[in-house]
Amino acid sequence: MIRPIPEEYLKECAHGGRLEELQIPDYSPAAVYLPFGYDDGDRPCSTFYLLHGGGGNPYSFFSEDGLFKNMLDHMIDKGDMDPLIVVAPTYYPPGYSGKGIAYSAEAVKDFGPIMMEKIIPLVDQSYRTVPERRHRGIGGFSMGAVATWYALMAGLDLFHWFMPLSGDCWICGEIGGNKHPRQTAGLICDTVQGREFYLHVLTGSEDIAFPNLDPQMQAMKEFRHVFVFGKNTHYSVLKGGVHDYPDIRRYIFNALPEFFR
Ligand code: FER
Repeated sequence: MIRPIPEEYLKECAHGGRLEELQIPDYSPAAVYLPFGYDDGDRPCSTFYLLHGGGGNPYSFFSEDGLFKNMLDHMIDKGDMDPLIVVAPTYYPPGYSGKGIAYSAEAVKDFGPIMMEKIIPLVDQSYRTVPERRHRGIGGFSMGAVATWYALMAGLDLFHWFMPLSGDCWICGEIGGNKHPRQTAGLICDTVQGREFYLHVLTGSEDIAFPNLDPQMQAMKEFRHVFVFGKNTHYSVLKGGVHDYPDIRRYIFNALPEFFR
């Protein structure tokens, strides 16, 4: 069951966190959400890395309507989850000027080492994080999901929690979840085997990425010694869900409270 976000969660919260920008040397800045009370407190927080869809930027989620921030504020205020830091970087290097899907695919590949070697250490130096994999999660929408699958395969030393949203794994090439579902599932299986992780994949039945992601997820069910559905792996499909930020927000509302436990 993918619950709808209660109306009140989208209204401004009396106990709201704040957004700031983190400058990353020789790279594009990230948007950072700091929870209510962060500035007065001393308690370290878990960190969720959140990646936008193709053509987007760090503010694709934290857009001017404020709805995503309001939702996070309420989730923390109402105790759905502990206060957490959300870091929204971009996989586009400075000067990016939109060159289509092939460019995005390259950018996402190049981004892995930048995130692991540059962004995460800087975030841990700059904020009161818990610098351990059990307290780091990553999720992303569409092209950001492609990046999240790469993080699952290359970043298990840094992350425990993974939330690919409406996007497949491109380790076997563009739209590999559709074109090579079994090989894709097998490769992910081989790389994560023997490691601890928690994976919640969400999408919608009417999402344009559904035909790409679903075959991969069905193939992953065959590797049940590694992907134990209902335990370390969860797959949720919203009936009627489409490829856009409002439905993606709803997926995050449902899945994020499962993280960092
Ligand atoms: C998908 C994975 C990524 C997909 C689309 C994307 C339609 C990205 C698209 C873009 O960034 O334009 O499965 O399916």
